[in-house]
Amino acid sequence: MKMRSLKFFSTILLGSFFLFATNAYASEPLPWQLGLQPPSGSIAVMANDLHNLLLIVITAISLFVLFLLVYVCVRFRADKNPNPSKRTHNSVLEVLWTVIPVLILVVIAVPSFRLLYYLDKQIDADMTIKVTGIQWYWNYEYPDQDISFDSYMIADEDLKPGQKRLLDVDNPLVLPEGSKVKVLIAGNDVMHSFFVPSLAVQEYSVPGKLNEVWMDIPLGEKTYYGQCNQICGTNHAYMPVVVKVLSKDKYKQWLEKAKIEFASNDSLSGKEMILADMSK
Ligand SMILES: [Cu+2]
Repeated sequence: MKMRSLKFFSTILLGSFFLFATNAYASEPLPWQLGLQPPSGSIAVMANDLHNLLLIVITAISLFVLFLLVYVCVRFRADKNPNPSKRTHNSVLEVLWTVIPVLILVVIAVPSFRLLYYLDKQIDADMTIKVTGIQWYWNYEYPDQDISFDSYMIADEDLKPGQKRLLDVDNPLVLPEGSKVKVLIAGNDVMHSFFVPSLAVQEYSVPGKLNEVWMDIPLGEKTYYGQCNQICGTNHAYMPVVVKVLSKDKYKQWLEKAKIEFASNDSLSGKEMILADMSK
């Protein structure tokens, strides 16, 4: 019996090791995942560092408050402390419990504002992409290349081996590695949200409004998975975001093919859709 349970636990341990080891650099949600996806690009690295700092701060505060509660319950319980103190205030203590939290907030605010302004800064973008959220798919437009195409999730019955259920799409957003991409985000019907966790990019897609954000795409060919992050109706769960990053050469080859396949003059561009929507 002992031997069997030992075997059972070693199998689980080994299995989980391989599960995490093989997926260590995945840019997609994983079964039983704890914590954030591994960060890719400078924005995600900064966001990840801020998250780790906050985790330390909140853990320390929670443990300190728990210690105080337990200490008070034990030390000042009725049978140990029959005559309770009548003290109403203590100046030193009150100054301390005001100043220390202020200092903690300042320590948190500095990297937090640094990240906020980094996300919002004007960059020398290598290219611009226009993203439009539509019930229930995304439209990607490359204004400099006159390309526009829709990106639909692949239904369960059409999945090919290796494709991810509820995540893979027919036409992913294709971008070159090592590039800074300006992203303009619009909505066509209701609010959606363009969200790619491993790149730490999230921006609302709002009808009649153009939001702007940028993506720092690191070197290396990789596929980043995300999802719509704003409840937008019945099929909200079925409009994933796939960002496929190619080498510069492969991107150029893709662009040549895409210009033939996705010439944007046969469909409304994002701007035209917004204008059409507003004139209703
Ligand atoms: Cu949605």
